[in-house]
Amino acid sequence: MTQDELKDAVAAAAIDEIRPLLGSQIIIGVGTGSTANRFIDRLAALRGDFRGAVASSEATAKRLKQHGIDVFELNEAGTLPVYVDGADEINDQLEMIKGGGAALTREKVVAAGSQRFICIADASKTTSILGGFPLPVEVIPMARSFVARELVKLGADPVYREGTVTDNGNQILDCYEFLIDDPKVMEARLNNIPGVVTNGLFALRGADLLLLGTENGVERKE
Ligand code: ABF
Repeated sequence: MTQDELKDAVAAAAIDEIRPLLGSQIIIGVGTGSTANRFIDRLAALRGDFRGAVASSEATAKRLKQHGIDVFELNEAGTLPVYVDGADEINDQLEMIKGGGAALTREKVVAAGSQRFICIADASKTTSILGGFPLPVEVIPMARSFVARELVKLGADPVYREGTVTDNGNQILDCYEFLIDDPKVMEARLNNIPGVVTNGLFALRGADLLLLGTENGVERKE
């Protein structure tokens, strides 16, 4: 199977997973990226079965609206029953690196505001140690150089993602050469650097369920 077919398979599996949760008052959280986009496209067929969605990015909000799905602000939606999103890397503990698409801050907020986080990913995203994928860190623009120096002290090789402005008006530093032994500890440590808005480690609140696309079908891990 191609990577696109694996992404399709996990998107379909996520639809099966959330279908029993839907109802006229239900608002779900929807993530960002090419795997999440396949989920959104399949969600369109169910749009009469739930109230709407909270989007983790402007791009996702636009795609949802194009399908006729109502988009709500998290502020008006309350706690969401479920959030479905992809990942850049995921380990056996269902801790992730996210943010390759620069949507990490809203993704982390919507994930935190949801009772259940379903990660959809193809098998290329699994790893035993997070950090092979460069860890994104969103920073307010005036703090970028300071934060970069702090990241070097922690052992990372941060690179400014030129030309990228997040949905929140901020900038991204991608941390290369940064294998992460203890994701929860590192997530908290990075959060403590002044000027950091969010880091792309999703360990303190990891996924509750991984739907993993493999050659042998979709595997469930929780
Ligand atoms: C979002 O989309 C991000 O957190 C992650 O960076 C990316 C994964 O994209 P794709 O599904 O296109 O690989 O989930």
